[in-house]
Amino acid sequence: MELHRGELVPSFETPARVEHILAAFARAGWAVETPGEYDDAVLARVHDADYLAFLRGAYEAWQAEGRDGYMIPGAFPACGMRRDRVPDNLHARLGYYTFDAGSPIVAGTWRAARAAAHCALGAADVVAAGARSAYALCRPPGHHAGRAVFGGYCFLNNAALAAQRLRDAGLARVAVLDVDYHHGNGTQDIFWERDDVLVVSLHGDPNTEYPFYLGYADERGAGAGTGFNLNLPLPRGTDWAGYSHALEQAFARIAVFAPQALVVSLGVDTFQDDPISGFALSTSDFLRLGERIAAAGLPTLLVQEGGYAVAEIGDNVAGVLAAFVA
Ligand code: Q9C
Ligand code: ZN
Repeated sequence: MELHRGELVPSFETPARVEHILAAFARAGWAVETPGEYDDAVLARVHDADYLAFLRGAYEAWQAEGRDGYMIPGAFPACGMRRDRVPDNLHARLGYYTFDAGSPIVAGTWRAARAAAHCALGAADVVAAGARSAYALCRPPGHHAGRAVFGGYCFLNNAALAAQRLRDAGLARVAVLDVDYHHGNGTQDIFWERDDVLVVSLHGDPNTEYPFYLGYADERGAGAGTGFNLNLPLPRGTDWAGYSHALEQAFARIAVFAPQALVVSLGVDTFQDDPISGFALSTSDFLRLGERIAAAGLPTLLVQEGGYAVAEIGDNVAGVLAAFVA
């Protein structure tokens, strides 16, 4: 369940999403591998240690207080309040480490988030070893998770972990292209001051779309990272004509950066029938999207993010990947 516009409703980010993606891969005859396990130390390459410790122990602490069900925050350190100390109170800690009330922590959250991160890391290792491309079927998604904050169904930033993994494997420059409907605020946060990872995001204009408080065109990075963050916000109703125009701007910037690899935060919630989003891409547009990404000619790691039109998610994801399977 999630708190959505003031009501507790079934979560849009459901296990069935994975089943539909796997079914589409089976229809296409594509093999799927299970990733290996990684030490938690690798998670600290992009996340703060205190944040990881909180996530790891949050639900046990909740149960130790005699509670069960969903951990949903009710208080946040907003404008004018203290962020320089983390309170002892568990509810306060919960609010400290998140930015919305729509991403409950449940008994399996840490295990699932960790497994999703392992999927992305495993796929990064495949690309680092020389593969043309790999796809990580991550659930829960990751791009809203910042260095020390969760939200938007995201707890560990799978794409950021993968990009960092490629850097740690010796690739000098890695580009992240985020095509999820929502701005990848977590990925932007993590690489904000860095010039070795370019972050480019196409998304619904945050003036009207979640996550609202980040993702505007004037956010360009800071310090050494100035100019290495590019936001391309687009209005509700954007179709392939408008989308593909912005995509060309994205690839023009990526070409100047000349990365050794590309990480794609692949949300398919840009689909016309997505229940929580406002773009108008069709299933055949996802074929075009995949072709354009593949045409960049870069070693490419695609990481699953959002996409909530469950019946169509398999065909939409497989459509993007088709260009890489030829
Ligand atoms: N229930 C991704 O696509 N919904 N996340 C906000 C609160 C959050 C989407 C309303 C949508 C997050 C990865
Ligand atoms: Zn999304």
